[in-house]
Amino acid sequence: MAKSSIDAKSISIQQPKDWAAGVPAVVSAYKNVSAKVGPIKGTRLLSHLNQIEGFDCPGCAWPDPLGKRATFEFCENGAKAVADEATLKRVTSAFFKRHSVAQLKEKTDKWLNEQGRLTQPMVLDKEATHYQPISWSDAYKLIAKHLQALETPHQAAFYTSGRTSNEAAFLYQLWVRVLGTNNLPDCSNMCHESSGVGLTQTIGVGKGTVSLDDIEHTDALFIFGQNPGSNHPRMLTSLQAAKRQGATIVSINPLDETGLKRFKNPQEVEGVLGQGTALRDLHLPIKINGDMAFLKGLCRCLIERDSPQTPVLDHEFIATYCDGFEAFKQDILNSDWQQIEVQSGLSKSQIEQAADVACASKRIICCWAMGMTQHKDSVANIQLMTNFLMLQGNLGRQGAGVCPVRGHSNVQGDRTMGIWEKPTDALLDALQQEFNFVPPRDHGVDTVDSIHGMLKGTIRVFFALGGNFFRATPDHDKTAQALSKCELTVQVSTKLNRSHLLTGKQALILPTLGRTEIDTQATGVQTITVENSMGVVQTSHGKIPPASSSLKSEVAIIAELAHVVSPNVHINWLSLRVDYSRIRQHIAAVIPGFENFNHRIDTDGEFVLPNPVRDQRNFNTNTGKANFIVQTDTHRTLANDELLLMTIRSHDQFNTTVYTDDDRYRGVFGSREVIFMNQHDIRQMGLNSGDKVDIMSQVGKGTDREKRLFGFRIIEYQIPQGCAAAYYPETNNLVALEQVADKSNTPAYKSIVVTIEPSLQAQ
Ligand SMILES: Nc1nc2c(c(=O)[nH]1)N[C@H]1C(S)=C(S)[C@@H](COP(=O)(O)OP(=O)(O)OC[C@H]3O[C@@H](n4cnc5c(=O)[nH]c(N)nc54)[C@H](O)[C@@H]3O)O[C@H]1N2
Ligand SMILES: Nc1nc2c(c(=O)[nH]1)N[C@H]1C(S)=C(S)[C@@H](COP(=O)(O)OP(=O)(O)OC[C@H]3O[C@@H](n4cnc5c(=O)[nH]c(N)nc54)[C@H](O)[C@@H]3O)O[C@H]1N2
Ligand SMILES: [Mo]
Repeated sequence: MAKSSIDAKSISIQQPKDWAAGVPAVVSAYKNVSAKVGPIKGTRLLSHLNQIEGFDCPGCAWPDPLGKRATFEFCENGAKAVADEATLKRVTSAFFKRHSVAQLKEKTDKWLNEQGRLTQPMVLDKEATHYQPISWSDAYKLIAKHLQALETPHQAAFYTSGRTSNEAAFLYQLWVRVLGTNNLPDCSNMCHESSGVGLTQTIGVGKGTVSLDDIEHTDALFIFGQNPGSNHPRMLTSLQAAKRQGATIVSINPLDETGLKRFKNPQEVEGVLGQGTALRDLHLPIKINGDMAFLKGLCRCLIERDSPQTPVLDHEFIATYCDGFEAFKQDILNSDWQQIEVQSGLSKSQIEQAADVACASKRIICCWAMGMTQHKDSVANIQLMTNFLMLQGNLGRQGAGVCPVRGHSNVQGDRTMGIWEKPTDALLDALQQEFNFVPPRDHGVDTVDSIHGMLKGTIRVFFALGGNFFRATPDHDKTAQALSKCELTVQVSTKLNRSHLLTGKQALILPTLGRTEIDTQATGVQTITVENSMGVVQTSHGKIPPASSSLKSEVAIIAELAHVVSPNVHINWLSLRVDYSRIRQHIAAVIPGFENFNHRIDTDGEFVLPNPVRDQRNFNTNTGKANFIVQTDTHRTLANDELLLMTIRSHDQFNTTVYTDDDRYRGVFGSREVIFMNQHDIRQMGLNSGDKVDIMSQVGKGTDREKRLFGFRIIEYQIPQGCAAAYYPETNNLVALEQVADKSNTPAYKSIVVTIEPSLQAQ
């Protein structure tokens, strides 16, 4: 398929797979842990994964079954995340002596990650070429010096990635607010922020309303913009259970993702030897960003089919619990079918088929992930989807509801703990009362605005509790420039990544314990807690000795830093460090739903947080009801030579951590520098599958703002015309900082207008 060229030898393209998991997934899981951790230790480690007395998977936020756990309660990609953290390889100070920062910048993300676990604090001094060792206490003093030199605390920003425990997250936001700012950007700003904003306006809670049991006992699942086979593989087990109960699954996705086609459950004999379970009953190959149009069409079908003889809508629910229905109905009935078809890329009859499923189902759940949240219209997407459910009363009853499928294993918990640049007054009041200080009331910066702030010079110190800020954010050129203007950048990390190389004038790497490791403090071994995607709080206990004796836990780092930087408050930071149950006592006093926190986790190891929509159909919105919201159309028509590009994950990466260059289910092996395109678009542009092209994004076309990525190989793929896909994070530089979702400020990572042309690089 590919034209012959130098690196064409290393790339191999096969047909996308027809089923997910099965034996290959088990083999891949064990191969990964054996290679990185060793066969015996690796297998032992996996036996603790997601067990009540074990540790929570550091991968995605898909929940574990309440109470009962299988012997193997993990998936292939969870095993990869564990192996990657428990690797026996180490990055020592000798490593940093050998490699200058400039040399490290030349390496790939994969190579950087493969070097192993960070082992000791390192500093990059002004104008220095190499990182050098620094003691913990000198590192704290350096941070203190920089923070104290600021004119206001708002000149610092404190990022979090979603692997942080509840305890560390709570302590972190407390310290940042004691410092005097709400500048708490987090990965959620790039992820499910649109879900939070959209849901809060419509139903008054920014989280999902369903449990695992609901998923397994519903009549229909509408799965929007999600690739569970790679990103939430354990969800496939729940989808299988739902199918066995008779549920219908509709997948709304530009790609017919393998994981949604058929699942061979490796825990069942049938899954190993048999055909597996067919999952999606209907695949709707929607155009990228066509969901608003589709949802309007779907709602229109339901409204038009409703009559006193054959009721489709739940009028009682609408009358009792909802606001804004009449205006919504009028808007939907005014929609234009031709426009809906053009924008969604789906025919009216395809949309009617989805409506047939809805009409035949008493209980419906909508699941979604990044395909819905990373567009200009993302908040509208979420609200229309919720409104679609409201039409038939599918909120707050068994087997029905909204299910945003979260990314990082504790991204939801971090938010619950107060990691938010826009805190509620209720949270700040509770903090004030519990800790006797006056928290700042002004809202802080989110991820994108923190980059703008660095560029303007209003943010001068950047601190990251985990993650890979540089690589995960849009417009790498601008983000690099922004970070370089900071006086100090600090990364609390487990593994080496590109954010350690694109730094401020001075930089620190503070190595920390991962989820898999035993966390011992003065009072003994500590337990941490996390909250999964369905609002279940559960404990996690590390099982292996730390990667290095110099590592500190995230809690210890924050407590010790706070002790140095913010000693003059009524908080005994160091006493919180020695016993995390003391932090939980404060959480119990401050955060609703955490009453008797310690007692509840001591007895059951987990508990379910209250959810007013799920539990009581209580809608805490401006109207006190669930809101129907009219969405205005902002669709942009593409020019003939333009494509809409979505940046997606392969099967072998965890966000910016790239494990291999393969994407097994999509049949791509040996390269990530590829662009998936429709065959007609390839022909129309006079190109061939396998050609090397450059991808240009259209911000400031023909100006110095034009972005060009060199040498991506075309893969002909089943994707709607006018649409294309490429991998994140290699393509992030194409996304302008200004291209964000309305209201949520989430980068439009999945709506990038691009053109392509034969590569300027030698073929
Ligand atoms: N193994 C593994 N697990 C992970 C991660 C990982 O990188 N690796 N990342 C974690 C994180 S932080 C997150 S947020 C989640 C991400 O989980 P996903 O959201 O599943 O991840 P993406 O690869 O971004 O996939 C987006 C999906 O949306 C579809 N899509 C794109 N644009 C549109 C659109 O306009 N409309 C519709 N309907 N569909 C669209 C794409 O085809 C793709 O199937 O996974 C989490 N789990
Ligand atoms: N183009 C494009 N860009 C995207 C996306 C997209 O779909 N397309 N998705 C966005 C989304 S959904 C997200 S969530 C963000 C992800 O953005 P981030 O969360 O910032 O990125 P990660 O790649 O998950 O971070 C990986 C790093 O976290 C550190 N780490 C791992 N475990 C721990 C730990 O336990 N503690 C600490 N302190 N550090 C740890 C390691 O050093 C590792 O290198 O990216 C966003 N960017
Ligand atoms: Mo995410």
